[in-house]
Amino acid sequence: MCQKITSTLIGAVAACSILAGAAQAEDWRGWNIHVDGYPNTVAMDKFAELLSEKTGGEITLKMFHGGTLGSQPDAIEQVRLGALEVGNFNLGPIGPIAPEANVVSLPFIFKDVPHMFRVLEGEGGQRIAEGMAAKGLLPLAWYDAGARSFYNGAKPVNAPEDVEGMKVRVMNNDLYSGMISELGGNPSPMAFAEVYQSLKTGVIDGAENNWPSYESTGHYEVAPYYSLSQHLIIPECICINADVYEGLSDEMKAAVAEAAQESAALQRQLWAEREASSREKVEAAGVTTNEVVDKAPFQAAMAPVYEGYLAANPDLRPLVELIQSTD
Ligand code: GTR
Repeated sequence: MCQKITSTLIGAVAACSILAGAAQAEDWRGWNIHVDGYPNTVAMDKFAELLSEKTGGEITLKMFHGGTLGSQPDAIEQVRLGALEVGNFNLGPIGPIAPEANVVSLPFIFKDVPHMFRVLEGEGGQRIAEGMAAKGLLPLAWYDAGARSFYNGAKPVNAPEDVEGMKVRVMNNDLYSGMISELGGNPSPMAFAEVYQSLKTGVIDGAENNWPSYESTGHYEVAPYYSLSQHLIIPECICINADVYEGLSDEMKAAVAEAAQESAALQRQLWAEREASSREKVEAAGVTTNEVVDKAPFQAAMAPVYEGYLAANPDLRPLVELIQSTD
């Protein structure tokens, strides 16, 4: 009932929340882009299960996997507006909406995944979460999405020169377009669902993603050179419409937060396993992988991307410095 109200009228979210405070049952809908068996899919289903359990059935969540409810940028808008309550989002496409969250999309800002989690667990994570919540999107927990690397159908990438002239798909975010341009390539922002066909037909030459997505999408079949540039380490969230969450009783808020934390613990464990099994699978299928031994030229080429971000968001310089100085 509550969900019908929210899906038709943004202004009715508050009314919905008041009802929730009065312990009315809530039926939520959730978005996820990934296929069955993917760590995030399993962990979001677990989140739904834990939500019912921990709220004594007062909150139920129906998950829609495989991006069936739309592209990621659209789904982000739907959760912000309250047409959907929950989503598993990558912070990449959230960046254009919340500049604080965009800090994670500065190439090479994190040293590795543990560094990213240390930042997220501290003051930096707090600042990012507040910036997102101010835009209507509250992160309940952080998921692991590993590191993203380049892949294409022609050759290994070892140096920025190898990207020159290449048409590379990126997620919708100007920082990524800037990143490819600075390497001499041609950025092509595109929805995730279109990448396989575009690689196959030569509309694009390459793309970039982590091991599990490279494998689960079948991109490795049409772009069999995977080069470990690890240029982006982007966290993902279980995000909820901020008004929906704020309208819950304290008891329900705690139950929702706990369910999200437990889901994230499961996701991170499944993620580690899937990174290894995805790599094994694509290598067995004949993919050529290469370490990028010298990342320094890639990092140096990113200076204008950082400058552009800081020029547009001078107040976020301390956040960038905080991340860079976190051990
Ligand atoms: C995946 C991520 C998705 C989506 C996708 C993409 O790694 O989990 O949310 O952002 O990449 O490249 O669009």
